[in-house]
Amino acid sequence: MSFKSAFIALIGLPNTGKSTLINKIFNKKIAIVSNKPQTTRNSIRGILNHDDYQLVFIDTPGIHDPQDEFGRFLNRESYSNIEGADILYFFIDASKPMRKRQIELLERIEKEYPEIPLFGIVNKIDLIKKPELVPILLHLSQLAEFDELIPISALENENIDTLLDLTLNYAPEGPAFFSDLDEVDYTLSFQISEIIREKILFLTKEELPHHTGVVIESIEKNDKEWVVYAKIIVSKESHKPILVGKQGSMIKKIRLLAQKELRSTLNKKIDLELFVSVEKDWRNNPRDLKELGYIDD
Ligand SMILES: Nc1nc2c(ncn2[C@@H]2O[C@H](COP(=O)(O)OP(=O)(O)OP(=O)(O)O)[C@@H](O)[C@H]2O)c(=O)[nH]1
Ligand SMILES: [Mg+2]
Repeated sequence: MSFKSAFIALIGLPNTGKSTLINKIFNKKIAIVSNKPQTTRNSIRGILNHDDYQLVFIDTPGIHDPQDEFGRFLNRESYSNIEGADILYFFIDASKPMRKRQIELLERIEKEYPEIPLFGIVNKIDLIKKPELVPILLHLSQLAEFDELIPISALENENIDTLLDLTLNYAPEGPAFFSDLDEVDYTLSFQISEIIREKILFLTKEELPHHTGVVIESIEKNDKEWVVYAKIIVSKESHKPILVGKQGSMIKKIRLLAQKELRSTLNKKIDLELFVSVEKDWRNNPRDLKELGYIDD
């Protein structure tokens, strides 16, 4: 059998389960997940290697109505992955009614990229009753010409084997684009900053998580342990006391949860040092967006 390779872009509204699926495919945390929209902020590649194929899954930020420069960056980041993709996974949350924005996005993708195989991924079917699925699939098949419409539960690992089999049917013959030793294409600093951000998303609410960014300032490595210095950026003075908490209780929780996960994931004794900095309105400031790694020079 000849070798196949494909880039598969996971596209959809925020909170539809794109990152959850990628983690399930790899059976480990490739991308952070939260119950809040706009969790993913970068394109994250997971590289699935096999003797006969290499599939590169690209997780992307959920497409939304941008309110600021950073929001526009997130959407650009998602759209930029569609163009080079061999297969598109368009995510739909089966437990929510179809929204106008979702239909518009679908129409746009179909119109602009008619040549790319389009999979409708109807996720979260664990949240609905079986008979409710048929009308959803029917409605979707009327909205667009999907090459495949696949109901799954990323959380409960339902139908994911079928999804991967179907994906291979559409994968073109081609060479591997990454070393078969790589599973992700991001740096250690990125991985650490995302784990810290995930704990912030988990522990804080309302606008704070969306106005928080993490920069790894340095990682001091010696034989016994690593000390990681990370700066948490918020966009208003009023965010700081919330993030720090009463007598530092919130920042301590964030630090301990992140440190625990870093120690087990990286299998190292890691000490995490966090400090908080206010960068006013960073979501609209190119210098801050650059420091946070969201835009290039
Ligand atoms: N019940 C159920 N929940 C799910 C499923 N897949 C994802 N979720 C939940 O949906 C929420 C959002 O999941 P994410 O994977 O972060 O969603 P996303 O599409 O990557 O979101 P953004 O990064 O914001 O675009 C989390 O609370 C997940 O646990 C599923 O199959 N069933
Ligand atoms: Mg995500």
